Amino acid sequence: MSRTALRICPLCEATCGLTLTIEGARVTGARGDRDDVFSRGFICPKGASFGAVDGDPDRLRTPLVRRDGELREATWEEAFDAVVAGIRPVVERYGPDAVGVVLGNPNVHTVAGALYPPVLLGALRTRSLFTASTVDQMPKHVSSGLLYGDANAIPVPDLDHTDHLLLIGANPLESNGSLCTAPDFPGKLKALKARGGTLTVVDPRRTRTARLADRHIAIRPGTDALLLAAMAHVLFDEGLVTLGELAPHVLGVEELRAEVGDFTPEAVAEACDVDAATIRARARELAAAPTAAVYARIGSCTVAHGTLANWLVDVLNILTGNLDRPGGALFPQAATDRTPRPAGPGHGFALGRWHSRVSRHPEAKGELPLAALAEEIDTATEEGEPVRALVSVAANPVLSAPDGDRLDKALDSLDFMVSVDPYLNETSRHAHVVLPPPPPAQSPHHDFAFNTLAVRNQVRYTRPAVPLEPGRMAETEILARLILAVTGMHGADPATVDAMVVDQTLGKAVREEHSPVHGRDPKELAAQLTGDTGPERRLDMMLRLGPYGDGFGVRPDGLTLEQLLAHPHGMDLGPLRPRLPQPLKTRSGKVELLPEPVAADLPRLRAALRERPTGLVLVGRRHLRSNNSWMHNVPALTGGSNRCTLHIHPEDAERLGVRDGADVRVKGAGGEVTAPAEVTDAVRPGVVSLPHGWGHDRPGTRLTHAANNPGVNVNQLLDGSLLEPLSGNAVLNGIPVELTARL
Ligand SMILES: Nc1nc2c(c(=O)[nH]1)N[C@H]1C(S)=C(S)[C@@H](COP(=O)(O)OP(=O)(O)OC[C@H]3O[C@@H](n4cnc5c(=O)[nH]c(N)nc54)[C@H](O)[C@@H]3O)O[C@H]1N2
Ligand SMILES: Nc1nc2c(c(=O)[nH]1)N[C@H]1C(S)=C(S)[C@@H](COP(=O)(O)OP(=O)(O)OC[C@H]3O[C@@H](n4cnc5c(=O)[nH]c(N)nc54)[C@H](O)[C@@H]3O)O[C@H]1N2
Ligand code: SF4
Ligand SMILES: [Mo]
Repeated sequence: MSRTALRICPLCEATCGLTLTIEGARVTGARGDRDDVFSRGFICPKGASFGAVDGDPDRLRTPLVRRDGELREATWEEAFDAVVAGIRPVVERYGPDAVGVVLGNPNVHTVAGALYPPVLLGALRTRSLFTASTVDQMPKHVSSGLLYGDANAIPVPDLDHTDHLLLIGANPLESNGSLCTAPDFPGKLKALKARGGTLTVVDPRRTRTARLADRHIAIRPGTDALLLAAMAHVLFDEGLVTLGELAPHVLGVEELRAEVGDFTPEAVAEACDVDAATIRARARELAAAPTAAVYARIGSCTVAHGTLANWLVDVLNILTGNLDRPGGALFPQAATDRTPRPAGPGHGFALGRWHSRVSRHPEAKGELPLAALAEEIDTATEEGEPVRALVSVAANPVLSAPDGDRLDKALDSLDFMVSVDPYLNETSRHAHVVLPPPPPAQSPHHDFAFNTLAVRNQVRYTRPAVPLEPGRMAETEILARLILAVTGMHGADPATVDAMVVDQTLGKAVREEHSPVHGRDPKELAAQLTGDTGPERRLDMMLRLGPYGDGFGVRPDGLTLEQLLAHPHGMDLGPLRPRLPQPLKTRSGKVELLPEPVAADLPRLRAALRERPTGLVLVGRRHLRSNNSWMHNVPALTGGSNRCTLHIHPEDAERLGVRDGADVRVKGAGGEVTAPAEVTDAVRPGVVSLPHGWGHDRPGTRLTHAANNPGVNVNQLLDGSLLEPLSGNAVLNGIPVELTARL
């Protein structure tokens, strides 16, 4: 007998609603939920393979504990005992910073990852936090922090309404979108064109997205900041700056005009390899469009001028009056956002409040560069203790960060490491304890992070589609128990963690004048919370305190968990709406258009006007049926075009004697790898491309299918020293490489 159940897809940022077919505890099918208020039935090949991802036989079923050098199956009790025995001595002997925490990408795709890591960090009081954000989008956070005073205030393009989209360094037809949550991104781009809008794509590769575009600018990697600065220059130069309703909220326009004065289209043309006339035309077009949005992703972030490029994206939206207006780029308002406080000056955004110990990289958002993790473990300094114990949650830095070989050795040298991960993979194989979360069908889902980045305000929650199998532990409970274990409260009821958070949050809310619960008794409020589990009660609390919430009875029609549960396909909360000045938290209470750290970095960009690569540079790429490093073990998602090959332009191939299908040795600062060549003019001359997340040939893993076709780890070409200075983000794109054809 089969049944169906709803489940929001956690496999990428699009957050599609799925209808799963379930037989017993097994997911045997997945289709798009046509009644989902947001995704309306859209599904991609990954979502369609949900059952195969969920039911992968290599997923760990029980905790593993290292005994006599070997990882062996253990009970949960033994595993948490081992965590206490491994971590407490390190904390007590060397202090909290000797315990590192690594948070990987899937944390933004789980309820557990949203609710518990902040508590874990608060409890550990360590500054040694390394995140996947620093090999991804940290430049965007830093730019938002500086412009708006809030690193999480990220405007998203109003895809459904814009007349003109300038899309930079993103390939949503493969990635399904990022920092812009939009189920059926491809359909939205087609709809934009169908309603007469224009799409311009800036990408060194002619991607599937670029092929859909009206115009494709095959820029030289790493030079987007120059291109965008020149576009800003044209807006000033030709009198096209129109702030419109933004004018009262923006500081620094004239100062900015002076700063972009020398970034003329002619001055940047050669560095970008884009002619000046094209740059002028694109700037005029942006200014002339009734509404327009500039949007940039990975290709603009993981580069040497990532923060400036991302800042310039917003600068262009602001100078054309497109920030915070329908059809432009707006700030979403999620149901679990904190109660909006009245507009006015805030605390601002501080960068570099502390630094990494070895290379003195500044923190950003309290996070240190993942690229520096290896040296923070393997290098002693007089500054303080190296990282001696590591808590890794949903992360595979051996493949996702630079120089995995060095990190491999560093992880092996740790006194203790615990991984919360469903797989025994390249990173978790180093752990002393592996705590496996249940597969997604057995977990609840709510998009705490992605609803703040969604192109439409909406709220959805799905309970586990399948009950926990015997012997499984919910990931929320795993993390709650981990918090208790590392803080000396081992053995306490995990519900105390949630109760503590509820107490603190409500205690704070009743003291805030703008809160709907101002002046009330936190205990009376806590007693009103509903939900079957601690995390559900926390969700109920957040919803009720949030911008659409019932304020614990103050707005009887407002949102509660009960109400959300009564809407299994979600609740639509309307299109994105203008919100300024409320989201601003800068000290001035305004948009600070030319923040000091940005101004201080402009000379470095000016110097880049004269830089030209002498040889080939490498960029990454993504495949629709993959996801970073952890989906190569699912046969349904591998094979075909989803392979780890080196794309190279025919001219470069010819010059270097590289034949299609033959192996090529690629050498970078951190090492070399050998991959088969795929000769294609989809990549521009002077640029080669390899995807990341491959290299599944290390011993001691349990990835049976992936090991058959391991691919190579592109990040081995990096030595970890190339970081964008403001954000600490790793430079992964536009890196110099040398090729040798192998016969
Ligand atoms: N060269 C290059 N490198 C890159 C990139 C690039 O474009 N080029 N992209 C970067 C980007 S954008 C990112 S986000 C990072 C990603 O970097 P990571 O987050 O380190 O890598 P992932 O491959 O996403 O691996 C996540 C881990 O989470 C585990 N996992 C999966 N589901 C769950 C779950 O439900 N719970 C838990 N606890 N664990 C789970 C997986 O088994 C895997 O071990 O990689 C970056 N690295
Ligand atoms: N199928 C699939 N979907 C995914 C993922 C995945 O691995 N596979 N990963 C998820 C994650 S964690 C993220 S962060 C998102 C990322 O989502 P996207 O940002 O859309 O990622 P990509 O598809 O890698 O597209 C980046 C593009 O930037 C281009 N590029 C490289 N360097 C430059 C440059 O210097 N300038 C410009 N203008 N372009 C450049 C590359 O050629 C590439 O086409 O995708 C998410 N979705
Ligand atoms: S687009 Fe993303 S969220 Fe939607 S089905 Fe595919 S993987 Fe899942
Ligand atoms: Mo990412």
